[in-house]
Amino acid sequence: MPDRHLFISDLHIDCSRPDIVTGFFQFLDENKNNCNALYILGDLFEVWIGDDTVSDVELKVSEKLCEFSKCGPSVYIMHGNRDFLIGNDYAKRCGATILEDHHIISTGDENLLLLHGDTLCTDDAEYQQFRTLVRNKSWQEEFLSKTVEERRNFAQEARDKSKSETSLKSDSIMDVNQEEVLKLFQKYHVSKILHGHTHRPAIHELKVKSKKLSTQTVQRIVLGDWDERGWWAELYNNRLSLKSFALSND
Ligand code: LP5
Ligand code: MN
Repeated sequence: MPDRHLFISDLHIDCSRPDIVTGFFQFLDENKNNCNALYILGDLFEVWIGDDTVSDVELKVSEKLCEFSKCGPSVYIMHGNRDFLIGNDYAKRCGATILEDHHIISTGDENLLLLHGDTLCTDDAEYQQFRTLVRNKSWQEEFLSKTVEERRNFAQEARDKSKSETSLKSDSIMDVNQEEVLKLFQKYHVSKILHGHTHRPAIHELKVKSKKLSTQTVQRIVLGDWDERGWWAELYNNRLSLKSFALSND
């Protein structure tokens, strides 16, 4: 088995995009026998309102991920800003483990920090306020105690509000804050950070001062969202690359 780890994020799966589901399932079939692990770095689903109301497509995804994991690879799910309510019940159905946002993996003599990416968007004060509210445990318990219909309505209202507000926000507000990025490199002493959320796939190189005050070149790799293309990153023999394939509409 090669030392191969795969990373995806922001598939935003729901029943309106069968092309994304098909592309995802093909991706799983192609990789089930030749990787050690799949890391899903948030927003696998368009929206998640609780493990007790699983739709047909969400059920199919769990069955496919479970089949994938039974072939050998470990599956890890990190929460995104749309599906932070995925719980252990659903993860278990997928044969997956939920990962804390901000997770470090070792790659030979370097370390790689994984995160969804929304925590880096600190200029977006309204979003950060919303995030603090909905990531609060008691808020979540109260939300999950509502009926499915009530939760669905709240989620729809939040999506509508988010769509109208993001259409008015500038691109720079919705991107990562550079100081926050530098702080993260220094805090975790990693040479690479991999995240999604901003939907701006790229590999950025930047210079940071290390503990010994020497300057080190580090990388921030950003996964793309699955829309016209399916984006993924591969860590193979300690080399990290960003890849994509066309999602077909037929
Ligand atoms: O998601 P996206 O790409 O549109 O934009 C995100 C940020 N928006 C969000 C909000 C989610 O889209 C909402 C869906 C989450 C569903 C979770 C299930 C249950 C929760 C129910 C909550 C009541 O994450 C957006 C960022 C953008 O990324 C870029 O980083 O800018 O942030 C916002 O738009 C935040 C807004 O400024 C406010 C968010 C809406 C809050 C509305 C709550 C009203 C609901 C009624 C409750 C009384
Ligand atoms: Mn996101």
